[in-house]
Amino acid sequence: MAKASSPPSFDTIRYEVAEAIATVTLDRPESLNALTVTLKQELLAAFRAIARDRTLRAVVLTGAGRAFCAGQDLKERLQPDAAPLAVELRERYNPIIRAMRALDQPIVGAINGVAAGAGASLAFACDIRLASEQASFRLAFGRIGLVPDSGATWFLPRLVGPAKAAELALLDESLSAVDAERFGLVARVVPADALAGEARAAALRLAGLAPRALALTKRALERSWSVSLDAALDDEAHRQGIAGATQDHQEGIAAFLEKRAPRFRGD
Ligand code: T3D
Repeated sequence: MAKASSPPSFDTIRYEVAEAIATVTLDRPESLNALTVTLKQELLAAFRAIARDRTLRAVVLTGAGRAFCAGQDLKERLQPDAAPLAVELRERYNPIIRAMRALDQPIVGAINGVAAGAGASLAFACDIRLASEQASFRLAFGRIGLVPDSGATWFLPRLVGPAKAAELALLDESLSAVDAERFGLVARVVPADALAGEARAAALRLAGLAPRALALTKRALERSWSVSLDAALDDEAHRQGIAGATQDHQEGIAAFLEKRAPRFRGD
């Protein structure tokens, strides 16, 4: 059985572990959880810690206070020692998005309020998005003369289709939670006071499933976006070969035949 490592401690995010679920809360509510260098470093460290900890089976990403995340901290951006934009993206933003997408554990985004700029990109990089009725999405880049980044131009057309993606990216329209559900950007909208519980329930459900199969499914879904059906069929066969060789597959069949809940161990 894998051993849990002690949770890291941070200043600008909260990192909590319970029942095999890591909950990461962006925690600068006075600035709508805008992304400072420290927050970005801590967020990357948190995802790297989760990747190393095989006792963790699912992740919840959310924001403290009334926002999910307002993107880059624009006050910090004006500081004379701020890194050039391209450097900031290559060295701080892109590694976070890559770490999220490379994570074996699924990430449930609990989008509690506005997700703007790179904050929207963080939401897009989650595997499952649940939104509070008070959530909204806004790219916000165009308004300050920037290009959508941190994966926004890649995720958005895939999630909502090219027409809506162009409208959101070029006109910088704000999308309400209800419209986000309508366009397939979020799986479900729930009352604000139910969001944390619903996200936890989804994460608990994921934590009870076979971790290797979940990780392989994440990769297959992502790869499907860029390959032909023919290649996807081959890819599924390859991944099924791996999943089928796990103890968890045997356990799943045994549990079904014995009419009991499976106990997946990640082997
Ligand atoms: O390194 C790089 O620069 C490259 C990477 C870029 C990635 C990006 O994310 S670029 C996009 C940056 N984000 C934005 O442009 C969004 C800016 N914020 C807003 O447009 C609005 O705040 C919201 C639409 C998100 C919410 O509006 P509202 O009316 O609900 O709240 P508010 O009153 O505007 O904000 C409340 C407080 O949060 C306020 O503080 P104050 O004045 O009361 O002390 C506001 O300044 C602060 N705040 C909100 N967003 C940011 C922020 N502070 C710093 N940076 C922010 N992004």
